[in-house]
Amino acid sequence: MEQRRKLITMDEFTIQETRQFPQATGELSGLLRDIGLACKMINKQVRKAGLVDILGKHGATNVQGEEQMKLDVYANETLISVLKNSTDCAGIASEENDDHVCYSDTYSLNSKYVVLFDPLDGSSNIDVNASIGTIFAIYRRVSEIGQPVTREDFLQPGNRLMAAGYVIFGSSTMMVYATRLSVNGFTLEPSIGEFCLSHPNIKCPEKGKIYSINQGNSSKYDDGLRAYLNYCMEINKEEGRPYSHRYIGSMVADMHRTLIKGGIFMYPADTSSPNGKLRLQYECNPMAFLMEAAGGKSSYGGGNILDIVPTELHQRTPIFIGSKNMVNKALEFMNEDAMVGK
Ligand code: P6P
Repeated sequence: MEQRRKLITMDEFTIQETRQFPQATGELSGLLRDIGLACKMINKQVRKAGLVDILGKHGATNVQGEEQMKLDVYANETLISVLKNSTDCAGIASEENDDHVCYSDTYSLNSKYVVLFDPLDGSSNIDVNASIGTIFAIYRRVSEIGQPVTREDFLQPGNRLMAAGYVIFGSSTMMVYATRLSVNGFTLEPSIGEFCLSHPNIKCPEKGKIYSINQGNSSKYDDGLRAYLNYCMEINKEEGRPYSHRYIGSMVADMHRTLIKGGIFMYPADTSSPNGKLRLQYECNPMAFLMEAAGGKSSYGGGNILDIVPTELHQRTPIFIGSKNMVNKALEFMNEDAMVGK
């Protein structure tokens, strides 16, 4: 009797998931496969960034005399090109592009999905070798199939997402994505060039011991948030010790730790950034969709991030996200302050 091998590739996994829905066409699986392909190509460049003169020198030429691209430009161009050749993507929007991009070939025009992405989030950390990542969000288009995509396809609220996730280029390269069914993590096995299932059915712990925020901005935070940060730094009654503070300054890295270990990640509004810093459509919404699918919670301070109706492609939002109990405690402090302020 042949022993069933333990290794399940992402393609095999997505096909197995699709088989649970007889009416499914496999297009979403195909799209996830294409995003995975693009990220494997990005990974190849990220892994040699320190060796090849590709750090921040757009326009330089390397030893092969090739036109050098900054890594984030390379990542953006790779995702646009791979998704253009996909048979499952009608168009994209990117942190690096002012407007969305329509694909005009027949396959693309007749595709039912659009993808938004931050091609290389945290790229300022590349030259210090900290983890960085690609963040993506997949919507079913609202415009007519067969026609070019429209602005409205990319301004849908996060509660309309079909799938979302990230690839983290860390000590290993992992693709983590959520569908409406579950959250699963796949680690790149370089020897076969495949993402293989390594973290099935990820759940974010309901409580954690880590809070993550750029505390250097705290003089600009509201009193309620400052009160919450003081609570985090006090001896925590349940834990008998203060929480730990961890902040990498790369959203994908801070979010991945929060998802796996539990905790809370915050990028709030402050007096100089009234809407915070992080972008709604290709940073906060995909992370909120994934975190909620994993049993965590996300908020902009006044409600669920996924319920925000976008008006601009690159709009920003405050974000409080992670273990349900910790996000609720933070909101308690901030809402109490708001109540007192009323
Ligand atoms: P700050 C990276 O530049 C980024 O967009 C996110 O990845 C990260 O969470 C945030 O900005 C860090 O911002 O202001 O703390 O340096």
